[in-house]
Amino acid sequence: MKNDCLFCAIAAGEIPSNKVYEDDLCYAFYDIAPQAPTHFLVIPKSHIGSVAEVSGDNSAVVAHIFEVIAKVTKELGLESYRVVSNIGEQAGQSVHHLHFHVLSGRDMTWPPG
Ligand code: IU
Repeated sequence: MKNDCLFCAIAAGEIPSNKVYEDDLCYAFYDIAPQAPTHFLVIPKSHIGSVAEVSGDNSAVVAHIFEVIAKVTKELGLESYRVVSNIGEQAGQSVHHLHFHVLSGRDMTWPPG
């Protein structure tokens, strides 16, 4: 856990959130500013700053997160959804703890804005 990391604190239960799913490796919770009828985030419990910090040493948790996304979206009955991770300021990353947005429930455009 990294000091002063909001998502580390959410994953540890120190800051309340609207939980979707949790296991030993990851935590999922509804976004406080939803951009779609369903919008939740899936994060590793261990601190990784973004996709840019994924390597052979920590990539197993990323594979696990995608398994969790497949499982949780099925449980929620979501047949079509978008998974997004923003890396760096220009791409819109505002929280520097790896997170995958899962958005569903409305028509989406491509390319994203
Ligand atoms: P971004 O891709 O780093 O910008 O995504 C961060 C997301 O975290 C963004 O959608 C916020 O609404 C969301 N969020 C949250 O759910 N709870 C919080 O306490 C904070 C941000 I700060």
